[in-house]
Amino acid sequence: MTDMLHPTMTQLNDFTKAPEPSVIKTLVEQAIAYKTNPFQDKQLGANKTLVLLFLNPSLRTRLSTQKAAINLGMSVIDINANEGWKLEFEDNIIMNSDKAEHIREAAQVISQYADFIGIRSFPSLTDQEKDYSDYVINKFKSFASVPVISLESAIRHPLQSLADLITIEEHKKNHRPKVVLTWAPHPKALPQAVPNSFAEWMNLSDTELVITHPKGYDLHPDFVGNAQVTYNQAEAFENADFIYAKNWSSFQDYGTIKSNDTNWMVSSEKMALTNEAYFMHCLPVRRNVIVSDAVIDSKQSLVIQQSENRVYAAQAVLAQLLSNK
Ligand code: AN0
Ligand code: CP
Repeated sequence: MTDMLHPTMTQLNDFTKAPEPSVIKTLVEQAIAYKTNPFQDKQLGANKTLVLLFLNPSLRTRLSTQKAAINLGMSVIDINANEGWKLEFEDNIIMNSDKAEHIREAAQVISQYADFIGIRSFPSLTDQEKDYSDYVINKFKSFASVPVISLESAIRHPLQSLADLITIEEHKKNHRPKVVLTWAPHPKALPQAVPNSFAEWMNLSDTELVITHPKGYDLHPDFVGNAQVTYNQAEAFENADFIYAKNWSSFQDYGTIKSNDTNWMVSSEKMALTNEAYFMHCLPVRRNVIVSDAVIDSKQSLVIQQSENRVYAAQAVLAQLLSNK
């Protein structure tokens, strides 16, 4: 395991993991200021170009990051990397497969056209060691000559977590809310990136974090940090102020589905155990699999506000990067 799992950033030179708590505080404040006045820095990004590279699908990240850049006066180019030349990431390889271009050239080429590069790349979910070295984004970083922004990597989704933290700050009723990250069922094996990052950011903020999931779904201990972990969902929900639902595949038995227990779906009955908690999910969400219609359509649901805050989260990050350039 590398030192990547430990946040050491003092100022934003790139954005691929959680920065230190003082930077997080500044980003939250800046994002809330942008929400009130989105165009206050509309000159900051003049003549700067953001290139967004998607190796996997996206709705929210693609649109909200573009909107954030537009609010700052930047130009944006976004491409689906898998529709262009297929990229080779391995070194010392004879390139006689279907991969036409090496990341060594591609990253340098894109850097000439961009002031910042965003990249989305899901994990393989087959090779734990490689995924947890955050191979693709780090390979890209090592050959790019401009700052790199994670649009969700193999193990983290920091722009999502910042938006989630902003949403919690806006809705919390006490100084140190009880925030519960709960596993929920899903038919497909999904990454651990969203829950990893959520736990990482909550641990660096003023929240009481409880993580609940069936046995076999423990997250990497570096992300769990000081959070309390319980296999009893009902117990976790007691007195919760925020319920954050997400599916993830197993970390231990890497990438596998260990349970599809429908009892873990977030329902009105479960929400009744809480302190009138808000419901959160990063989206996209499978209705009546992860969460019941009644809960996601209730006034306690913050899912649309979370996606709105994606714009201001990205705008705060881009503004910091522009200021440090
Ligand atoms: C992805 C995930 O779980 O990481 C993206 C979430 C933002 N979700 C799906 O693939 C459904
Ligand atoms: N929450 C999120 O990142 O959504 P997308 O996958 O649509 O970008």
